[in-house]
Amino acid sequence: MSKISKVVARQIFDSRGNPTIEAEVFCNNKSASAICPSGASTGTYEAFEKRDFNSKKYLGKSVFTAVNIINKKISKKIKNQNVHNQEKIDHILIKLDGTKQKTKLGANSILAVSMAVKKLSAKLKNISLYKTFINKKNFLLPYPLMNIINGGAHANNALRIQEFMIRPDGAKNFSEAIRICYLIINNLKKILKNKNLSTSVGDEGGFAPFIKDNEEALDLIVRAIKLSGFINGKDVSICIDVAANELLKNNKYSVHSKKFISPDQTIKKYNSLIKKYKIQSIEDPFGENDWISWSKFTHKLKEKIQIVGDDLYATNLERLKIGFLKQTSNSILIKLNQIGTVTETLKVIKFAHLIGFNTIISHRSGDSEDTFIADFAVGTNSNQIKTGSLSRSERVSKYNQLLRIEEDLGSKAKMNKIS
Ligand code: 2PG
Ligand code: MG
Repeated sequence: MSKISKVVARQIFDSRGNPTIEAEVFCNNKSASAICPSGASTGTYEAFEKRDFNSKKYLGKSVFTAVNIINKKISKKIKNQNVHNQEKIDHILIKLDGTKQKTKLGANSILAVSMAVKKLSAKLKNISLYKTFINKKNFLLPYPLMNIINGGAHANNALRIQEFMIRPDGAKNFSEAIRICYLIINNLKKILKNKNLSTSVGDEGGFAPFIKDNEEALDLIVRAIKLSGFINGKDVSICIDVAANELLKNNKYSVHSKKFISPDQTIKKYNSLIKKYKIQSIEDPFGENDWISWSKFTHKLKEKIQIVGDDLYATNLERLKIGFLKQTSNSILIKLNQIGTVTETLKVIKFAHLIGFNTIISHRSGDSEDTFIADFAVGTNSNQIKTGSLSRSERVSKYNQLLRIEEDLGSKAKMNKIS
């Protein structure tokens, strides 16, 4: 008898200080809560985030309508449901909404409840959350894609590329992965200080120095890797998220400078950046509707580096299937709030693995102390996690949870493989 007795929601605040939803689900005198994150560079195909849009309250960003939806409509619908039947509960939520992009209830209301149900189910069974997803044994730890310089919509500087990241490919275990990133970040800080550049951080905890040239940022990272005693392209890989949707006008891109150039010219410039800096992973190099440029790029490069679709797929199975047919990438970024339920996200991951894609579980730029995605990355056999820098507690909390999971696994803890 594990029937849900009630669901309560409240407005709380995310890492940018914007309102967001926390949902708390109750059963057998126990409860679990989950917090919905929120993006800044959001794609058109993402599920809908319901806000009040009342400029007099919280500049339009409050979520009281969505909170009410949970407290009144959702609570009534899932009361008395078996908390262990995640698929059924998610299906009830999807049906109750009834729209393609969850515009009626809002994906933020739905997801907060869906994740809280999952957490409560694990709690009542007294098992660690990471053991309740796809994998039931042989758990592997993901490689962190650690964001160390912020640009684009995540920082108040002039960098066009949104995220400059490092991935510690040479690490034999997760603690070692964190140690490598720690050294590089702290050496980067020294380099910035010596250059009289700001060491303040952006939304995802990476430094946000006031520089405007992508290559300047990449040069700084190469220096920091070297200064830390590691080899770029071997021990550590440089990875980027262009978030090209934000740099697109009339089918031209302004990724490499302020000037808008054709997709073909953009590809050429990517090729030379990849070569020069040994970049191993590139996310959203083109816009969410530009399937042709994606295919061209992937066709040329697919054997060599990881090409990741974020806004392109929006964690949506239909879009991933199109991508598979058109061969637009070889990897997918997974964000639960792009689709809105745990069950739908799991389906996307299963399909991605079936077609040989890497899955990278991701935070949002507006995140919280909720560490659900750390467990989710391990439990879904995802070989990477992207959750910001080793700074700002909403980012570090995910890495700390992965360290706990590593400890919990003991001698069985092994790193996943990056293909
Ligand atoms: C991205 C994400 C997370 P946002 O583009 O990958 O880093 O950013 O949450 O702002 O969409
Ligand atoms: Mg992205």
